[in-house]
Amino acid sequence: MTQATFTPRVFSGIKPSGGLQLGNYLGAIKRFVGMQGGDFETIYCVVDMHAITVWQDPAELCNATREVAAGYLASGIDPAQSILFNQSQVSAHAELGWIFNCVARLGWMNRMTQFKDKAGKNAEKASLGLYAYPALMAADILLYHATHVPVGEDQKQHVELTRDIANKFNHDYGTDFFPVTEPVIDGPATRVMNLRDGTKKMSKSGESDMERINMTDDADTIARKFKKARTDPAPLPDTVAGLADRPEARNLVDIYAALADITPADVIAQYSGAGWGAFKPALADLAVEKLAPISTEMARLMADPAEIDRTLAAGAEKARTIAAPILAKTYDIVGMLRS
Ligand code: AQP
Repeated sequence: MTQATFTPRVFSGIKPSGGLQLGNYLGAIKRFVGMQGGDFETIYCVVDMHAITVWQDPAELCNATREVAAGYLASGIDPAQSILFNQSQVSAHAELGWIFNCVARLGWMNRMTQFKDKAGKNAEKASLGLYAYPALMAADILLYHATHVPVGEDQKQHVELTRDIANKFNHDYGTDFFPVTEPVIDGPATRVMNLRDGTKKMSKSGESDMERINMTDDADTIARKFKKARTDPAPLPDTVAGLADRPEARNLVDIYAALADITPADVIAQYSGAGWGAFKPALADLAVEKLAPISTEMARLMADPAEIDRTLAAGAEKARTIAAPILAKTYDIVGMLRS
């Protein structure tokens, strides 16, 4: 069967499971902004239904949903150019998610490393939602026939599962209805690491606040966190290859490169031989220069929550117009009787 042609369309999302951290910005939002207004239609989502796969205080969830929306807007997502909304306002996500729960195989879900990492030794106590969430993520993407999904490295396996679900659905029902979506994982900061342990990813929900840079941190906090960031005693090497086996050093160089829109090789060319006493303050200054305007704008937007709510409602309306016919056609393909 020849593959149908699909409108070039980007979908991606961020969970409001806490405040945004630098990895969300460099690995996701900054790249989302870069794809806006180009060759793709762009749809960006605050995936609140994913957030509740682990316990969220209801009032904090509302606030975090608005804060992630404010983070998108303050970073340059323009609701006139992109569709911006929160997932739970478009019920078709949950409906297609159920269909995909019936397409995905247990064996596939058992291989998801993020579930193993998040559930840890206490998997018996984890929610069924945490286990099933990659099938809902496939629904988020395929509900819009998205052809491309920009994500950080940690989400690669889930986008591969989305491809498996699309292929199995198409095969089982003898159709080419769903696209086989491409992950877009590029740039120097696809995996920003924890500042206290360069082998772990930076996360919103990491144990200590000192492990991460929050988008709302002030200049002094950013400087203190980089100053205390774990490093080895050696100075910066002469080549990027010299960063191999130095995960903390590699991480700080990658963060600098991503913030400055240059390559890690450019950073090394500039700072080769420098000690941490020189590099860390330069990195902190750069981070403050780039993040302060965003956090100031986020604070301004958060002062008017009703306006954020209106923006998300308008985005949800637009999202529903794309999602509804795709869900209806899926129901027809599956054989769901509708009168
Ligand atoms: N450290 C990171 N480096 C690069 N990209 C990252 N992303 C997250 N952390 C990093 C990317 O941000 C997007 C949104 O992720 P998410 O919030 O939906 O889920 P997550 O990956 O589980 O993020 P967190 O911060 O680690 O949340 P918690 O702690 O609540 O689980 C994705 O594109 C992701 O790749």
